[in-house]
Amino acid sequence: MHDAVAQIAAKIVAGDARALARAATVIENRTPEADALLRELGPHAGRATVLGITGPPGAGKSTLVDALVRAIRREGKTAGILAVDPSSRISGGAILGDRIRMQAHHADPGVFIRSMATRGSVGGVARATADLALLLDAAGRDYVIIETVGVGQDEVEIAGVADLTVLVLVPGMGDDVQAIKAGIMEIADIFVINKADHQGAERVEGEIQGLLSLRNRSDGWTPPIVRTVATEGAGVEELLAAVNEYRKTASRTKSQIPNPKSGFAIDHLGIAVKSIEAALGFYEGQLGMQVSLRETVSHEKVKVAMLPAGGPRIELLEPTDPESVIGKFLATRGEGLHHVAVRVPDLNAAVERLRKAGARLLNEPQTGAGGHRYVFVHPASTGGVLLELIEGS
Ligand SMILES: Nc1nc2c(ncn2[C@@H]2O[C@H](COP(=O)(O)OP(=O)(O)OP(=O)(O)O)[C@@H](O)[C@H]2O)c(=O)[nH]1
Ligand SMILES: [Mg+2]
Repeated sequence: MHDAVAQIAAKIVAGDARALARAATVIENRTPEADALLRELGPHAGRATVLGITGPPGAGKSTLVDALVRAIRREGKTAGILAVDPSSRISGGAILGDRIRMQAHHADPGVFIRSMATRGSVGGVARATADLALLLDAAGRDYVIIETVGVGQDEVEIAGVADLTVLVLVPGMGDDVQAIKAGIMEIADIFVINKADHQGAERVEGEIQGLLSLRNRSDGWTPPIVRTVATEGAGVEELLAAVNEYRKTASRTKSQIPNPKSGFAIDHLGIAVKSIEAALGFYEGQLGMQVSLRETVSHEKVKVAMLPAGGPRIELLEPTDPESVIGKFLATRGEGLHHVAVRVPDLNAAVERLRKAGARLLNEPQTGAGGHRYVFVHPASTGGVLLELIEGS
């Protein structure tokens, strides 16, 4: 098994296009080989420029990606494109347009393209995107371009995968620039005003400059504003130059990607509350976070609301029964941090190691919310905090 995986990884690293395509499917479908393969590829990644391109629907992102890829190919460099639609908002027309554009690159082995409409949670998409980006990076692609639609929290999460994020705006957005500034403006390393052949490019540029003047970045980078007409390829060389400049002078730590080498990552922080609705008054209403998932886990007698926070999430827990674990916790300790959940690459191996070392496990591994296997470790063993270990992805 291990040898087979190592052989596939070696082919991918050597640039075998068919091995790459097959591996992308394995990773997207999260078959059992996926994790082993990613661990094998991890050490080969880190060279690519991973570029996120985001912006409102119809801003011309796909057209721009296409033009950018042409510029990249003219320089003799290779590219991988991941088109992500977290909201499954893709219209038939958009898919068709993307297909036609993709066909233009179909015969070019220097361009790898995958589209992903989401089936599951945003967290799942962010993970799949991170994994595919790592695959393309390890496969030696010079540029990995991730196109995402929208202006919300989902994109911020996916942006955590990229080295840098390009935010595509268009003339005539007016007050919309103000409206989207909250999350997404913060993550933009380069601004593009596409459709600069339309009226109103100056006005959008002025608004972006206004917002930029309000903050200083800790990395000292001043996000440039590049005007493009993607349909004609105008301004695209300039955009590529800005991307390369950013890569040279500033770079963001990819702290939100689960480290493929260690396989450990914070999954969530569980907070016990008397009322999820009341707590959301703060987390959603005042702080501006967004719930991605709500569910009731009946055998735990608890209601859950998940709030994505980078890769990890905050998980609000409200008991449906005072006799439940969370109910008793609230009665004795009051509201507060209930547990920290860490993903581990191999739960059985972890459990075996911990048992041998005499750690106090509170349950046998079992299947919980989202179909994941988990085990709890008593605070006496962990430095005073209840620790949940969750298997894999
Ligand atoms: N006039 C003009 N039209 C453009 C430009 N760039 C893109 N378009 C057009 O705008 C429309 C939308 O372009 P797409 O590239 O599909 O936009 P998108 O942002 O990828 O759209 P979604 O993925 O559906 O959100 C298409 O009809 C493009 O031909 C531009 O610079 N100028
Ligand atoms: Mg598109």
